[in-house]
Amino acid sequence: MKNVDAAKHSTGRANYVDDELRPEGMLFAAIAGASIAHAGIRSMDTSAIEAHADVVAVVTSASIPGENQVGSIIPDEPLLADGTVRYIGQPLALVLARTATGARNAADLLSVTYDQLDVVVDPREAYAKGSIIGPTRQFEMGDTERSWQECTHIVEGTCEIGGQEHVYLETQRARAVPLEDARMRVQSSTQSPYAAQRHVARVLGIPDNNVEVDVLRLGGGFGGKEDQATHWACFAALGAWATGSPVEIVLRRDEDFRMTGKRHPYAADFKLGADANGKLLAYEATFFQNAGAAADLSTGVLERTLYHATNSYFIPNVRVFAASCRTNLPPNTAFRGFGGPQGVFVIESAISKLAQRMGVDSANIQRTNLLQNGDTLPYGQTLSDCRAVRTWDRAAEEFDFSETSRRIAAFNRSHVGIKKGYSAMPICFGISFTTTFLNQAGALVHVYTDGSVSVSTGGIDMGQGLATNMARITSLVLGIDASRVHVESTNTTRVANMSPSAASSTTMLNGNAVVSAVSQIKDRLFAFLRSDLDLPESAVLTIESERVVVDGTPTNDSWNDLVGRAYLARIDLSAHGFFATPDIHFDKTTEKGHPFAYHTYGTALTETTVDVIRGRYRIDSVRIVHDMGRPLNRVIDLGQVEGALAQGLGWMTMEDLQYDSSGRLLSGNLASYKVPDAHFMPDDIEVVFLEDADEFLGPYGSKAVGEPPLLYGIGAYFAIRNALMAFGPSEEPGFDSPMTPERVLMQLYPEQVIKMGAL
Ligand code: MTE
Ligand code: LUZ
Ligand code: MOS
Repeated sequence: MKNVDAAKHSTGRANYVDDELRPEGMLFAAIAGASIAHAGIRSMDTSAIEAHADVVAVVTSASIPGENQVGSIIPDEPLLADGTVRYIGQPLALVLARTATGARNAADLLSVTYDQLDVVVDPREAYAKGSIIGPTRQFEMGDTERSWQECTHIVEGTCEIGGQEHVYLETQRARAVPLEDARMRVQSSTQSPYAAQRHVARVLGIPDNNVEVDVLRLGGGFGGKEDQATHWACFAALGAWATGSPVEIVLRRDEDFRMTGKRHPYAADFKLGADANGKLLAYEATFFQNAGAAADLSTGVLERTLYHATNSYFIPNVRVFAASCRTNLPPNTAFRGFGGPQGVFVIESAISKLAQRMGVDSANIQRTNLLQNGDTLPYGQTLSDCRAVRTWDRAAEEFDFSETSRRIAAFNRSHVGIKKGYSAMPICFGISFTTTFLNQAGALVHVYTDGSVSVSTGGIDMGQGLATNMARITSLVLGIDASRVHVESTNTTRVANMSPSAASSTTMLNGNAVVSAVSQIKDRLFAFLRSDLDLPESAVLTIESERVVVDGTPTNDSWNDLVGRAYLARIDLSAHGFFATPDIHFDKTTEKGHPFAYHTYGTALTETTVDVIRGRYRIDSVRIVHDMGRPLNRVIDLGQVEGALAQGLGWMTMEDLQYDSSGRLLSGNLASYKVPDAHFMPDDIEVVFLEDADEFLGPYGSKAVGEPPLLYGIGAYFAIRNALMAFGPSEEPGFDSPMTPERVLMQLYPEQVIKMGAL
């Protein structure tokens, strides 16, 4: 089945927030943001803004009618700065004007007197100063202290891991329309309509049921709109409240870069020990997460770093510790993988170092220590359907790991100025929100008398194909053509209290809710049919290709006939469905439990060619065996694997987010911040789905696919590093990311690069 939006997307006819017809008298909002990263606000003067000809109103923290608070897990984030600024770009005032340009020009006229405070941008420094968010966390299994003596090899090291900008095509935006009785309707580009609804209500001081949030689709979210779309929804609503007019806010790319949070950079220390055969015995790691200036989702992200700290390996003795460190950067947030990738990068670094020390191929250590059924992870979950070895062995066979290694060694013997490298990258990703209560979803389904079907869920289509998946599931349950099904916008008045569309769980949660709703209607139709046709209880009823089938024999009744007659018999043709993932739990006091419904697995083989004179490289190929359950839609699932891979490759190689020591973003636009494009992506990408087992919690046996394949991108880092090692640098390269061409040169020629810097 084609993506239901494919034609609209490719012809530009798909609507986004600001494509809807403009309501009469709509105003435009812009933000006046902080120009320094940490300071007390001594005074603020908005008179020059107010004097601007286009300006209708200015809102500051003092004039917020409800609560000036948008922190979701921890209430530590004012919507508009109040007394202190904590990062460059932090909103100070909301400007409402008749034109978007007028609003921006006027916003530049804000005059602020600051009392400067110390700026911290490094998480280790923040930690040393005690500037942390929430409790520190530690997962522990076995006894690392005692195990070090049994190790024949022990390595230690550090990592500095870069952040990542989401670069969704559609920047943050929202539109708000004031309704009668002080109610508010908000269109938002959010992954979390309920978060937007709740926070708009809180900021305006009105009940949740006075706010309706509607989301048609997103031009990409990638986690950047899981929490942080809320702010712009609140600004639009606040502007509409202040002026009584509809208000739209649309961030320009550079504003979005500067004002919104990103993937968290991390600093980490690791220590890994193994016996003489490469069997891993003990692992310790300390993670310093760069949270930025407010909590946002950082505590959740931190927790997922610990869950994925041992990737797809069994290590009997583990102690991993993590702290979320408050710095003067924009609050960092969810980004595909949600802290998992950073955890995985550190264990892969440790294994790479250990392999070097032992003089073996990393792949030997990786394969030796893969998770197996019955293994228990450091957080207490025991694996029952582990497919780590299966995906590895299938990849090793399909892509011939040993031939690859021989071929590359031969190439490197005969080449001086270019070297090839490769890596194997096994992945393991836990599926569920780690915040257990979020694992719930609702759906509302109507069947109309002409047999057409309307499906609403709490899930968001952000480009990942949710609408297509929901239509397909509905058509499979009812036995009707998917073209009869329309998946509606996501609206808080049709489905309430929805969780964000995130954690790769949207199809599982909302899909199961749709199955529940649609099945109720089908059951009612069949009960009606039984009595109408006087069928015995034992008769088996199905609908196949829109025809009612009794005991395997097609009847004269079509789907339309059935629906039409049921309506006349006053059968309810609407239903609400609900799903909550069973049997998941976690106890934060013991740090043990069963947080995930299941895990997904896979293995990638990456090859690269590095120009060791100039530092340039290309990724030659990425070949993947991915554990998919029964795919709901192979084309969409393949798109998810390839898209996630692109983002993972970008994060590890070219996407270089740089802040200076004053907290200023140096790579604040798409000229200085490079993302992968068609030319960068390897010509040779091969994805093999393992689709031989049903995931019993997934609709129709499917497994989640949104985030996990991002982890394959980590393989590219180690493939490039493998090529650098083949060159034989004077110093062993470190484990800092991203591996930009500049960094390649710095690793290969540290002394020369320092000299050039001095020049
Ligand atoms: N794919 C597209 N095209 N656009 C997106 O914004 N977000 C990713 C992933 N794939 C994203 C995407 C992220 S971060 C998540 S969590 C999942 O999609 C969310 O959708 P799912 O739960 O349906 O997998
Ligand atoms: N969001 C969240 C997530 O709140 N909890 C999670 O576990 C999660 N995982 C991945 C992405 N977003
Ligand atoms: Mo995805 S980071 O769970 O939005």
